[in-house]
Amino acid sequence: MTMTTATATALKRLPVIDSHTAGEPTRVVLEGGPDLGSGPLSERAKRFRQEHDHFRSAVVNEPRGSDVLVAALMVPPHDPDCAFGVIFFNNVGILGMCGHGTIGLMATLAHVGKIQPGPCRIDTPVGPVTAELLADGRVSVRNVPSWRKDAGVTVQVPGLGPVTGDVAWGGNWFFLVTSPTPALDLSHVETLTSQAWAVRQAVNAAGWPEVDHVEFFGPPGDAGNHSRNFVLCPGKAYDRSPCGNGTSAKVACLAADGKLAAGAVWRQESILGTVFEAGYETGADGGRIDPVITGRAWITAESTLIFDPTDPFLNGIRTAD
Ligand code: PYC
Repeated sequence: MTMTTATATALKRLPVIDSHTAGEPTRVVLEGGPDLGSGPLSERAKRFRQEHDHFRSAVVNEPRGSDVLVAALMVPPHDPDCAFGVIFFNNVGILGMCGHGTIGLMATLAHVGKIQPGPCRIDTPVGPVTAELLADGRVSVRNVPSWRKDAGVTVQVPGLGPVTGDVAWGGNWFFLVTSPTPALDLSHVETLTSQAWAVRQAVNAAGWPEVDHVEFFGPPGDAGNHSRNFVLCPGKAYDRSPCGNGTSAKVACLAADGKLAAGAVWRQESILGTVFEAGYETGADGGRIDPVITGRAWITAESTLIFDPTDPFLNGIRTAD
């Protein structure tokens, strides 16, 4: 770790800023992270995972974090058009991109006076995105190009039987299922989590090992929205927000089905009832679309993590994937 060392005690200190986006937390490490060298962020993310996984776990896992937390490590961008670079990570590894996290990052950058309302380009391990801080405090993220890879895939899920969904990319890989039962509400989180986990394992075993997020869709709680979702992330935590990348994948599927026109608005509700507005611009590349996700984040803490070398959980309590 290259964080600050306090002289007498040998404690290491790392300032972080926490926020939540539509209920889903993000912890931003603006400085003090490991030196990952130069080059494309995809290579630096690999180096982060291979050589500095203790830093990832120390920052995001218990006892300083929790399974729900996503963290954002600020790094110098590689793409010369980008003002910032970021590598997102969670309780079990690195995320290529993170929509709610990008909204949280923009709120954090505004909070510390590093950005003003307007657009800026941010480099990520899966390509640059454009995020815009709006005058009312919301943030719009034009995500990486997204697309549906396979439609109407049926897998046999132990305990559930056949489950049909789409495989789509929205910055991470998703399996999207329109699920009639159980209802997508907080009283069913345990059942939804075990079902989504079983679906993920079946999808991985059936030939889509890349899928690490499972998304269930049902009717919205508020008639002003189009749909409600439940998203299970790698590491088994469910997304409290409507999931920026999951909503990007959803919009790609809607576009592929001819159910959402370019420029139209899709209001995606989370299991908490919070909402992302989504739409898309037609991508330059064939069937790919450029999703735009809009939501809001709130700062919840400015704090300093402390790492005591005598702490048995100096590097966090690692969560099994
Ligand atoms: O908002 O894209 C997202 C996301 C991915 C994992 C958790 N949130």
